[in-house]
Amino acid sequence: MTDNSPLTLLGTGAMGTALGRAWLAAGHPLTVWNRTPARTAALTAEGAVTAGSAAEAVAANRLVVVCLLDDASVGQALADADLTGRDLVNLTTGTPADARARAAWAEERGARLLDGGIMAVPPMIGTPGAYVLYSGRADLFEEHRDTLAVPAGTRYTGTDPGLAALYDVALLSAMYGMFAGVTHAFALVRREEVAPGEFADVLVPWLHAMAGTAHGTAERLASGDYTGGVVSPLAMQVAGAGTLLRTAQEQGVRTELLRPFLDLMRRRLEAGPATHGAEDIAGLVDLLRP
Ligand code: FVH
Repeated sequence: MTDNSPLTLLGTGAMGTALGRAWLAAGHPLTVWNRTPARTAALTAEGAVTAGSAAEAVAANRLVVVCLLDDASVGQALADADLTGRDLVNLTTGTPADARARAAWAEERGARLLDGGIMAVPPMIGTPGAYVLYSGRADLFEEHRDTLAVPAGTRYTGTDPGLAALYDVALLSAMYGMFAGVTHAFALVRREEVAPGEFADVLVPWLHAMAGTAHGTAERLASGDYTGGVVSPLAMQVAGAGTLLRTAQEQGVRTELLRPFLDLMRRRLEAGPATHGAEDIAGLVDLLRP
């Protein structure tokens, strides 16, 4: 595929519009469709062609990018389209099972499917921080790589169509864990004369520093050694948990966001104080996979 190859985009919600805008700005002829036609207006004004139906939009180009609300909406939107010979790139968020089933569904209809997970919010599209995880047909990824790289960086995760969705949901799950901690932290300082902005200036570098511990967790999970070179052993962390809970009590802050993780640490320690007490928290992963 050449740099300016034409493509179709199904779904011009917040994310679809951001994607479409990037392709148009880079000179790609773009055909768009949206269930609510008025939502294609912004892209049409920038040069996109609006199709009257999803089937018409699919017929217009071999490469069809889908960015709809959820997997059910993908099935509904494409129900009447002839997918023969089409290359579908599905950027709709779904589960790994959704992605695998949708890939098989596409092949049955004569199409090839690449699944994608967008790791960006709409304003990030077209900026260096944005990227999309892809999985499924490697040939499809290679063929359209240049076009796919226009709105966001590309990261191919493997031939299993479910992998991009798995990475996507795992990353989002980690993000929500971080949001939970950030929410609790702001609640703690909220009652004092601490300016939220000043606190954020302290919090953000700390979160950056701690994010790097994921590499250590990865190394321990790969080696199976949870105790070598541990700097913050579980027994110490469980002892410290009392301070976190008492501080929450002193500040009048509910502990529902904090408690699940602290309880998990305590359960791991109670299951074997002599063995698990010296472990890194990487050992908690085993508790979540009974
Ligand atoms: N926006 C974000 O922050 C996140 C960032 C990471 C990736 N997500 C995923 O991207 C998909 C699209 O999200 P979006 O932000 O564009 O969402 P909306 O603005 O709400 O647009 C939804 C589009 O889906 C269409 N749609 C909904 N149901 C149906 C249906 N049954 N049949 C056909 N189309 C449907 C909707 O059409 P309309 O409501 O305008 O008629 C929009 O085009 C999503 O998977 C995020 O998880 C975004």
